Amino acid sequence: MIYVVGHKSPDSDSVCSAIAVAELKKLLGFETEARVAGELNSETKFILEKFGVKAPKVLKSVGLKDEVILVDHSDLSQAVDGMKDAMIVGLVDHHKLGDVTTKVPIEVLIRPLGCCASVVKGLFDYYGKKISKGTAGLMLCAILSDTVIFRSPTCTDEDKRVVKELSKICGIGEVESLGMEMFKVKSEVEGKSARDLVARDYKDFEMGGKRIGVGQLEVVDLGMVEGKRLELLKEMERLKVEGREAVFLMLTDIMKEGTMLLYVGREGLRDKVFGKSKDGWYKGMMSRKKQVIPKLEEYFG
Ligand SMILES: [Mn+2]
Repeated sequence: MIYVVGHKSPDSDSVCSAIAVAELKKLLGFETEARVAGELNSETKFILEKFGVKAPKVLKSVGLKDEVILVDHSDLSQAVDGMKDAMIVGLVDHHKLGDVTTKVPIEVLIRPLGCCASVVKGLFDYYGKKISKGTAGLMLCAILSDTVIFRSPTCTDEDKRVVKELSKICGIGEVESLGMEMFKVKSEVEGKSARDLVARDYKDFEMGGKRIGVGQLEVVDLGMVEGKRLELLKEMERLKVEGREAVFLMLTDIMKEGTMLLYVGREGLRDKVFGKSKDGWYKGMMSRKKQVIPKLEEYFG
């Protein structure tokens, strides 16, 4: 049995791409199942429900004998526990290559697209296999999510083209309104604890021997989280004390297309890395991968 799994604090792309790759591998004659590296967020639950797809089981850890295909990440710090020792046999991703190594020859496809699901679509085409209606819907939603409905600077023409093709397969015409519906579910903050909110889309990164945490909350209106600022900072402080050099939280307003960047760490760090800003607001900052991580790596690496 080969497990297909995305990163911890799974986002919709991580879950949907795992399901899609598992489907492709099955069509190619492999015994494969999708797994998730943690609890699903509300957006992902919404997507799975919408297309009537069952949530994959949680994969808590892997061992020496487990065969795994990674999707949407290649950093051990974001992977299921024990991945260092597991038998990684495949990797499909759209991030920079991380620190995983393999013991056996591996099938890899990493492309700089806005979403891992777009890369997976290319694999289906490469093998000449048809995507099921439900899986096409999941992949379409993953792309809308990762590209912030085509607004993120990571979004490419290919992502848009793939969405068009997927929308024909799954029969969804109104992708923009589906995207907005998803983001309303995603940005629900009412009744959520600061711990839940910071963990919603959180990733750890190793840079120059230091661990840096960067979370992102996408909201349709920053006012929704304004009142929770202190609680969020307290939770970030808790994460920092656990052994991180700094912890950032991007509060991204998808309508105003910018980010309020909260952080705990050395004083003045944010301005040094990202430039001076009024109250931490950075106009045009939408993407952790393209606009935040490279600057942090330049500074700490
Ligand atoms: Mn992704």
